[in-house]
Amino acid sequence: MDPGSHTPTVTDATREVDARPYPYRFAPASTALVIIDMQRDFLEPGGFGESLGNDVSLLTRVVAPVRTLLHAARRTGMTVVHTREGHRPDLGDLPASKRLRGNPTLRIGDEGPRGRVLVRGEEGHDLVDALAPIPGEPVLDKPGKGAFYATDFELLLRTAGITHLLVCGVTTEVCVHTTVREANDRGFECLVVEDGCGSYVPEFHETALRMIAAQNGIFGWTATSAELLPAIDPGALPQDAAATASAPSAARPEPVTTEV
Ligand code: TIU
Repeated sequence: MDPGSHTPTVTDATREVDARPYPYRFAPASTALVIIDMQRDFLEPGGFGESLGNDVSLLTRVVAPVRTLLHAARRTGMTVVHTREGHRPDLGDLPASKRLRGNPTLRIGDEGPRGRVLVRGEEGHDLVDALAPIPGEPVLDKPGKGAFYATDFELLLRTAGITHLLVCGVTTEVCVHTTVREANDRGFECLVVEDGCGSYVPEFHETALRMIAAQNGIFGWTATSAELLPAIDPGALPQDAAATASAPSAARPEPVTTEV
């Protein structure tokens, strides 16, 4: 469906998602869809992710569910924020610890097949075409793993009256987790989209999701994109959700309940 074909319908009515560990409620007007680092450098061959020794094809399955939610958010006028991890061309915001750690084939700032790795303005640093932002959607450039560190993310959210975050992106246990932990400590209510996130290490993905919902929602909630879609857009077509639910990464993590 053309994402621009509907008149925005954001209201304050509370929506409910059958989430883990228990139902998640949000009002669309005070909720943002946050899409973390869906950049070529992480998702496509020749970039930073591959230089770290990772199989980037493990992340491409995330694009379709995120695209479904992004279009639903656009149809209904929900706030959308995209983030990108990267650095200034002079690398003045790149700590030596981040540049030098490990033994990658390409380091941040080096010239690679998609331009200079994780450097702002380079081809590899930008978002994948399928999730390209449209005018009015902020793109937040961040030098760290978390979206709050050394950025104006919190100011943007507070100014817009946002209290709830629907979080997608890559990778689940690195930038998604760091951002959700930062958001949780700042009082934001976060729901992480299970098949809307991905990791180069599938077991880390599953465990990271379980960690969010463990201990009665220690960092927030998780739900599949199919569970979330009708809460964002009650008019969404059933086949949109069905297509998403059948994606291979839509497996639900087992809820973990612990006595604390
Ligand atoms: N390496 C890895 O798993 N992730 C990152 O370096 N950045 C993000 O997660 N965006």
